[in-house]
Formats: sequence, structure tokens, C-alpha cells
Amino acid sequence: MDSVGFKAPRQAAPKTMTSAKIVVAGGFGAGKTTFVGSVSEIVPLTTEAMMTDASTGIDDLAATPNKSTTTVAMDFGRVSLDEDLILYLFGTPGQERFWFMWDDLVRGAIGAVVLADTRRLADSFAPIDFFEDRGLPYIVGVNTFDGVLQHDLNDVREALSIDESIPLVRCDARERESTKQTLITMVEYAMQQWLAVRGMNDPRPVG
Ligand SMILES: Nc1nc2c(ncn2[C@@H]2O[C@H](COP(=O)(O)OP(=O)(O)OP(=O)(O)O)[C@@H](O)[C@H]2O)c(=O)[nH]1
Ligand SMILES: [Mg+2]
Repeated sequence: MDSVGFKAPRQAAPKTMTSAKIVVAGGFGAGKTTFVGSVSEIVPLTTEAMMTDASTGIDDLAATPNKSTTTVAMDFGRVSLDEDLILYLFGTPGQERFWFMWDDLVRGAIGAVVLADTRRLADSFAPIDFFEDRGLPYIVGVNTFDGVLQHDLNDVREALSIDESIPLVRCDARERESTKQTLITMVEYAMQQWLAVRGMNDPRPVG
């Protein structure tokens, strides 16, 4: 306190920067590269290869006729959720012949967003099983191609047979706000899971 009674402003505690790795997974053409690209603050690193006639009959383009490239290794992007949390995003390749890379890609991740395209929901089963098997927290983002939610989210949950505790959210992979919100849901869920496994309560105030 000085002579006129003002308190000297307290020195703000230095903020600690935390970073976390998140995987964006899903079936072929579910929108993973689009998702990473819409939210990343850096120019995303992509490994897209042109799809050629050689993939005719292997890659089903019925749902995404304008798709001309596919991810052959991974997508990489970065987003700050607030000033002290940076997420590093790793998008997986969707095609089955590249799945051998997934084990390397998920190493060190706190969790995953599994993107689902309800026009070919069955493609989400393998990615979901992958994270279930490894016990890595995941949420499901139903990518609303053309902004239209084709099915009720409860029906999607039932079709995917995922537990009620696992967040299942609607998202538009092309929209930054929507992808960011999906990532926030992922991080909150991963944090809850982390605390639950250690028998701790969420220290944040309710409401
Ligand atoms: N209309 C619409 N098109 C989308 C949306 N998300 C992705 N697309 C389109 O769908 C196609 C597939 O998107 P990608 O982001 O390449 O999908 P991906 O999951 O990375 O595909 P792979 O890496 O090949 O498995 C592209 O032509 C995108 O432009 C969406 O939300 N709405
Ligand atoms: Mg891709």
C-alpha cells in the first residue's frame, strides 16, 4: 500500500503454455483434411495425392463426386484454443490400405475426433473400434455435408452403438467455428476421462 492508499498492481503470474496432440480420424472422404484445414492457424501440412483411374472400383466416390485427392500419410495443423492451450492436429489417411500408419499417428495423443459421414456410416466402425481397443478417449463428429443433418443424432449413436457417455456432436468440417467447438468438446471430454481414471474431480467451477 502506498501513501495515498492504492495497492500496487499485482504482477500477473506467468502463464504456462500447454500443448496437446489430437487425432482427426474417420473413414475415407469423411472430411478429415477439410476439418484440419478449416481450423488450423498455420497453413496445414497435407499429403494429398491425386486419385487416378487406378483407384476406380477401390475408392467409392459416390458420396463425394468432386473429390480428386486423398490423404496418403497425414494432415498436420495447429490451433490455439485459448492463449495457453495449443492443439496439434493430426489427420489420418482414410483409405484402408494406409491404416498401418494409424498406430504411429496416435502415439502421444490425448484423444481423437472420429468424423462420420452418415451417408456411409459403416465406414466409421473401424476407426471407432481402433480407439475403443486402445482405450484412447474419442468423440464422434457427424459431418453435415451441405449443412444438412440427415439423421437424428440419437439414431446415429444407436447405429454406431457407442456409449451414452461418449460425446456425439454435429459439425461442419468446412466451418472454423464448428470445428473449433468440436475440438473444445474433445479436449473437455479427454480431460474428464483423464481425471476419472485417476479418481479425481474436475477442479473447474460448475456453471
Ligand atoms: N459439402 C461438403 N463437402 C465437404 C465437407 N467436408 C468435406 N467435403 C468435401 O468432401 C470431400 C472429402 O473431403 P476430405 O477432407 O478430402 O476428406 P478426407 O476424410 O480427408 O478424405 P481421405 O483423406 O481421402 O480419407 C472433398 O471434396 C471436400 O471438399 C462438408 O462438410 N460439406
Ligand atoms: Mg484426407
